[in-house]
Amino acid sequence: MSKNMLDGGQVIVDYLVREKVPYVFGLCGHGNIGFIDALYERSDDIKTISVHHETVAGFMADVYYRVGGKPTATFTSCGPGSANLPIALANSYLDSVPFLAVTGNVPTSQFNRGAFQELYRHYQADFPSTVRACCKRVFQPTRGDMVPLAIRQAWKTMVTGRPGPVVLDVPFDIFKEAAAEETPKPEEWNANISCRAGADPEGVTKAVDMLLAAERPVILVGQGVKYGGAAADLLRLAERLRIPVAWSASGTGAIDSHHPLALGLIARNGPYQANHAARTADVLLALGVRFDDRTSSSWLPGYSFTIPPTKLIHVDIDPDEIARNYPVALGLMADVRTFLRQLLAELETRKNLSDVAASHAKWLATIDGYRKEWNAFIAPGFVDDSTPIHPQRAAHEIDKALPEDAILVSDIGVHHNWLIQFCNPRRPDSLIGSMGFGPMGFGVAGVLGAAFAAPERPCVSVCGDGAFFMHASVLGTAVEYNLPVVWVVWNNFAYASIRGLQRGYLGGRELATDFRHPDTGAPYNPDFAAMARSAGIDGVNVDRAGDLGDALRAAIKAKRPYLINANISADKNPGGSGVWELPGLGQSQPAFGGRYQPH
Ligand SMILES: Cc1ncc(C[n+]2csc(CCOP(=O)(O)OP(=O)(O)O)c2C)c(N)n1
Ligand SMILES: [Mg+2]
Repeated sequence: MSKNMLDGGQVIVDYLVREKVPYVFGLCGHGNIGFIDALYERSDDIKTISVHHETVAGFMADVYYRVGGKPTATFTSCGPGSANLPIALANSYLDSVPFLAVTGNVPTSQFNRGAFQELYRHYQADFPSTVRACCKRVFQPTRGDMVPLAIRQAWKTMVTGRPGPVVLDVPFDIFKEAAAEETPKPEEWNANISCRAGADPEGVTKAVDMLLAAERPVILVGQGVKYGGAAADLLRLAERLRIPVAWSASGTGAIDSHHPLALGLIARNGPYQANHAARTADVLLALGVRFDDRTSSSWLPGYSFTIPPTKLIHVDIDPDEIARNYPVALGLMADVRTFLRQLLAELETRKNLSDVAASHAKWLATIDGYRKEWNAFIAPGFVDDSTPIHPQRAAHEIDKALPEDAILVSDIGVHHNWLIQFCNPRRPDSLIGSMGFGPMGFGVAGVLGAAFAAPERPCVSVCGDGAFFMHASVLGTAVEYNLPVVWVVWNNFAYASIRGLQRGYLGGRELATDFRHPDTGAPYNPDFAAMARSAGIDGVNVDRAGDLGDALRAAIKAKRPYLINANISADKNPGGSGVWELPGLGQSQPAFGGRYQPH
């Protein structure tokens, strides 16, 4: 190799440095030591974070982006090392979060020989088939000189259009093979591309006409508003016309939940005022949001939505999401922020906007009535003092104890349902959760990524006992990198969300959903607080609702890794005003209100 040539690994690392990627998260193996060697050379420019499970690396990269707004990269070895990654890839893919996964593979000279850790029975070096359904695109350069093209295209694919994770699968020898004298420059290939496409101008006019004519308008926002940086423009529109704003679970925090126009969560377990306003709305403006089953009460009309007769305006960067589940009165492919600015500009050309805004007073007052009814219904849960702790009380105590700039990363399970219902986030990244793929461990591990992205902010994970045990290796990573994260283990001695389904839909035929000691039959779990202490982390147990808030405040104040093992009741499910159907097993009943049937 000539003196001026960079090898494949060096080109990738240099490109990451040029893209100002501060961290890579990953785990070694024989398949990626060539890449780690390239990282070694550039240790001053990019920090390598070594974890104890590849999925953890993926979740960290995911949450790093959700907090910091910048994609990072992961590195994993060939075979099993990278086969631990698809869960994290799929999670990011379905939630439209970009990260670059650099996966090792067997040497090109050994393709199809069945070398150690090669997936070869259907096709040589076939890791790309393993991840095809889980990421936006896979690149597999098989010569050194293919690497520059692959890395710049991989990065561009990842960040443009609807973002998502991309895999760069690199055979062993290519990391060390001569690739190029120079690395592609982001300022030539990526930095000058804008995907902030506006909507068809006629569509904007029509959207304004529809909104101005509406008597009972509702805006529904998803994460497109958050990640698209459209929260300020959303607020401007809502306040200009006085339209209430509801959110999907992924859109939580797009508007400050304390704002008078903040309506709440639309979901199977969403509050009455949100579901009832949305299902009785005459015009629904949906921005950067997916109509999945949990947002839409399994698409059963009259619970979350009644479309039609509600006229749906659906705006999304990805036209595949428009009219996937509901017919649209108006579907517009656009970047949400650009669309909102178009809409606001068009509004300013119209007359009597103040009259339109004032005319919504009656609608807002009606919604306030719904809110009061709902608040009376949920009031007892906030003061319940029982042990194990009532989950609603737990969510409430956690919410109250979090400073305004805290980042709460939820895991997957019944605790997530309680949190999205009873936390009141103020900022777009106050409450982070996985809504598409929903893998256990997302919050347990993701909180480490949050701590790297926002070292000055309190980073807290609320996670199930099942998920924490699944990914307890994070304790070591927090110690090794001195990350002051707090885990609140929502310990209900069960895979409680699933046991709840057995109780709700299968007549209580419970199997394989709780943890018991074989001798006594009593609820069993390891002592998580002691486990944390064995790792060198503060660990405490909390049994009483009244102690939970103080424990969390103390943990945040400690500015060290911390674990709170909270004993929380599994016998309650968060009731809402929507429903969820498991086809063949029936549908749940709303805990409050009924089905709306338009006349
Ligand atoms: C990796 C993975 N395995 C299985 C599931 C299915 N699942 C969803 S929630 C859940 C129970 C989680 O238990 P726990 O972490 O204790 O949370 P809880 O529901 O009790 O709050 C399971 C098994 C999943 N989402 N992800
Ligand atoms: Mg549990």
